[in-house]
Parts: sequence; structure tokens; C-alpha cells
Amino acid sequence: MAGRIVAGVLAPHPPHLVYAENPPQNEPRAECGWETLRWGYERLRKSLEPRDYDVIVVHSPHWKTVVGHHFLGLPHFASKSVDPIFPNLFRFNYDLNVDVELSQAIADEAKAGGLTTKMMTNPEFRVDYGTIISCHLANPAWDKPIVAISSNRAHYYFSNEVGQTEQLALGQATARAIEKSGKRALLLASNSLSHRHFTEEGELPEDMSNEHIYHHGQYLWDMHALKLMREGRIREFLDEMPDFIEQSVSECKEGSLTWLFGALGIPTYPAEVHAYGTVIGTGNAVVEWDPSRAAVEAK
Ligand code: 2X7
Ligand code: FE2
Repeated sequence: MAGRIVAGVLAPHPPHLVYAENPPQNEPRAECGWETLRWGYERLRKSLEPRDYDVIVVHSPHWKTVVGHHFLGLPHFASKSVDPIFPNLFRFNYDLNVDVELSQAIADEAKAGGLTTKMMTNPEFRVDYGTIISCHLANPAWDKPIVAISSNRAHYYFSNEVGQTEQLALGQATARAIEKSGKRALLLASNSLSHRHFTEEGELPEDMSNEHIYHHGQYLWDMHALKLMREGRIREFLDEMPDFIEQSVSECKEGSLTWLFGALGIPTYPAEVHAYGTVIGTGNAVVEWDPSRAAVEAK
């Protein structure tokens, strides 16, 4: 049977969310915090429950590669991941399995489509915190293998438009490889939306009296982006994304969400917004696309 994408999710990775969940893998302990977003992830997990899947494919802003798109290429990685900016919040002992067969198949498909790719086969490689956090919040049981894809710097070295073209092509290659694999895949785009953030942390990180959107203009951009997602207007969103990136310093510049749109075939059906909230002033949303809705909407 042909493989398929069971869901595509915008699954942001602020380390604060894992910190506030207090999983046994993370060393620091929290009292509470960022409930709106954490409950959004809870709603996402409930929504995914009836749809079984074989593998999680995640594209992360914090594995930054200059030459081409890189893929984890060994079956197992285990180490401690420490957030370089927030070591007080995130020191996470990870132990994860990789679906190397699918990883290689996506890399091959992308290469055949003209992209530069590389498999990461260094057993000492430290998996980035974006990959770990999005995977943990979507599936805290860690009972599925993952495919992890790096964030190529084409947006930075060339332009937002060139980066976007690359990421759409990578997404399309991802979808083709999944279809040929016969596997059911959950896709995670790990980026935040608006991304201007505070430069000083309060005494207690989870003191929510300090948490708010950084700037009204950023909030307006986030609400506009979410409106387009909820109305299935992704082609328009892609047309506006270069401006969104520049004006809201959006983490979409890392390409994860554009990759997801490429993999989903630029959806025209409505997305489900499970939550929107800020973390140190940045805008974050948990948003799900269910491709089975494409058929329903087409009727
Ligand atoms: O990496 C991040 C992020 N994207 C958003 C908010 C806070 C911290 O880290
Ligand atoms: Fe980030």
C-alpha cells in the first residue's frame, strides 16, 4: 500500500514548554507555566490518537547546515541536550531511534530532485534541541522512530525567496519518499511564528506575570498568518511569507513550515489551531493539517 502523511503539524520548540512539563528526562524542575501552549499540545496528542503512524519526520531550525540538507543517518542517538541560551531550563537526556531507511529514501529523493543532501553518520553527533522538543511534545512516549532534517541556510545566504523554493522542493521530495515507503508518517515543522524576544529573564522563569506578546505589530502578523492557515489560504501565505519573515523576525526563516507546506502539497483545506501563546514574547502556535480533510473539502 502507498505510504501517506497522517498529519502535518506546526510544532514549536521553546524549551520552556518541556521545562514546565517536568518530564523525567529533563533535569531542571518547574512549578508551572505556558499552560495555553502545553494544553494545545495535549489537544494535538488527543487528535492524533485515533490515527496510528509508523514514524515522525521533523524539520528543525536549530540544526543549521550551510551546504545542503542533512538527515540523521544512524539508527540510534543518545546523549544530553543542553539549550545554549537556557541551560537553566533544558538539560534533557535523550535516547532516540531513527528510521534510517526512510531518512535515506527522503535524502535520495531530494537528491534526484536536484537538491544537495548528506547523511549524518557521526555517532557522537549531538541532536539539536528543536528536534528533541517538538518530538517530545508531540509524542512524550518516544515510542516511534524519527527522521530528522536540518535547516539549510539558503534563506540567509541567498534570499527568503530562494530559501522558500528550496524548502518547498524538499517538502515535495519528502512526500514522494513517504508515498513510496508504504509508511504512515507524522510531520512536524518545529518553528515559532513571530520571533522578537525579551533579552532579560525574570527571577522565576515560569512567572507568567512577565509573559506577553513582544509588540502589537508582531501579534497582528501572527493573527494574520493563523487566519490564512485556518482558511486554507496557504498559497497566499507563501506569497506573503518573505514580508512576514522580515517584519516579525519570524522563525519561518529557518524553512521548517515551508518544508511542511511543500510536503502537504500547499493545502487549500482549513488547519486546526490547537493553541497560540507567547514564550519570552515570541509567537507560537500548535497547528494541525489533516490531509484526509482535503478529500472532504473537495466534495
Ligand atoms: O528556540 C527558541 C524559540 N524558538 C522560541 C522561544 C524561546 C526559546 O527558544
Ligand atoms: Fe527556536
